[in-house]
Amino acid sequence: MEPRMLQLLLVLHVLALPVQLCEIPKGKSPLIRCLNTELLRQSQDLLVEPNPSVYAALRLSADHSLEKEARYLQRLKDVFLPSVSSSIAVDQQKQPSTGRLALYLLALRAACQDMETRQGRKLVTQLKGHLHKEKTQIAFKGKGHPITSYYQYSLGVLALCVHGKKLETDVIRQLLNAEKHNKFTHGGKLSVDTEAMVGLAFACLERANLYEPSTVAAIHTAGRRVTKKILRAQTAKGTFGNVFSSPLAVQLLIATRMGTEPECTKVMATLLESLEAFQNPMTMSQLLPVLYGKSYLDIATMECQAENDTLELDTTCPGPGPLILGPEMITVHLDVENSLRPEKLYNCSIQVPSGSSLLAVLKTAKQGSPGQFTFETQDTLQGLFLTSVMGVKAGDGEWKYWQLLQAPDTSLEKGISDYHPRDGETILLKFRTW
Ligand code: B12
Repeated sequence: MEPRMLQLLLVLHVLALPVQLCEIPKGKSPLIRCLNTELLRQSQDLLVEPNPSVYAALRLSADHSLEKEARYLQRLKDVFLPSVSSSIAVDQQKQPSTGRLALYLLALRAACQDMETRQGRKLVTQLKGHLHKEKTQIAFKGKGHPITSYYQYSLGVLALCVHGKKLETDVIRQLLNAEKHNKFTHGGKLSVDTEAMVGLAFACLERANLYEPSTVAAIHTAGRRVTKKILRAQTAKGTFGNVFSSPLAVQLLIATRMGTEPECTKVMATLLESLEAFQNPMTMSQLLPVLYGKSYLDIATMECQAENDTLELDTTCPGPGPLILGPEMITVHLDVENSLRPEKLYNCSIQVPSGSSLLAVLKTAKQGSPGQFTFETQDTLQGLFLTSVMGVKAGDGEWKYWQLLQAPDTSLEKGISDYHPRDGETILLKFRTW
């Protein structure tokens, strides 16, 4: 063979090799194994409701504890199957939301469960039904808002797609339309998390081989636009959006192989430096796949064979350790306002032991002024969500919420249980639309 021909073949061969974007620098595997172990440890706590996102993350890892994973899967089934199998009329209230059901379906695929059973088909039909209702809500009076959120909507699309199911064209069309009109926001800013989830859904749909060429072309164009929006959202520190939206953004880059090596190197370095910020199981579960070079799209091809059953809970890991409350007291100022009226609802200064969470501050305020300061929370997969303050809460379909800020205008990146205010800090609770 001619040398030039040989050279050409070599170049073509290199181009055809699967290039892994956003690879982890060598020598970091002990740290990654620690995060993996920590997530496994948290999954074993029987007092915490099982989370399908945690299960999917454990399955996407390269190291497993197969017996513990199997027990966790059983706990998930115990939670999800009764609500899925009961009659809709009786159990309308307890039906899992679009996003939870979608995560459960992703978890089942990550366990290589047979879906061609009565139960499996029912789950798929139920998720399709949720998406149909979400789509109808978006079109309702031109409000352009799904029942839950575009994040959950795209998670639903992704889960069905990962199972190889065909979606209603109108469901896809509404997502394309929302992307075109930049509908994905969080606290008034671009929601990189939502963009990334939508991008993953588009990437899956594009590969599915189930849709008309014109639909596939529209998905392709929208998918590229989504990735470009995310790349443009890279900060000087390297994160896409904030540190907690970066894992999903990187999942998208891994799945689509878009983005450049420097963009990836920067974000991975920052994520590895910020591992301590990932203590919440939901945020950990979005990061772990990335540390193993995986995205939710990889769930579609999982075979659950010859897996490495070597993950042990007794691995010793460096870490921040349990947060110890200090003997000294700190003062945190609390301002409560309804930006929709606008009115100031409450303000006071609270003394708490140093190291206390914002939740502890709110509890102390409630105890210190019985009847005056009130708040309510709701447990979610992400943790405790602040639903109501001073009796003000969002009604169904109102898309309002209590935003947590460090006064005057820095939106907190953690929830009430995970955020620990410093001495002298002013926390602003602001009721607003989202
Ligand atoms: C949609 C969304 C919202 C919506 C939720 C309303 C709705 N009906 O969907 C709104 C805009 C209200 C919202 C608010 C907040 N959010 Co938000 N949100 C999301 C998003 C994009 C998707 C959540 C979701 O649907 N998950 C899937 C479903 C199946 O799980 P789920 O548990 O059932 O979902 C519920 C909870 O996630 C809850 N929720 C939403 N955000 C938050 C944040 C916290 C801390 C908690 C405990 C619960 C919670 O609302 C969901 C619907 O009921 C995630 C992105 C992500 N990567 O996960 C960010 C995300 C979870 N939010 C985040 C934050 C920081 C907040 C706020 C604290 C911001 C602020 N400074 O006020 C507030 C919560 C304040 C409060 N009152 O407690 C962070 C959490 C990071 C962390 N370390 O935990 C994320 C990861 C975004 C980010 N990259 O920063 N959020």
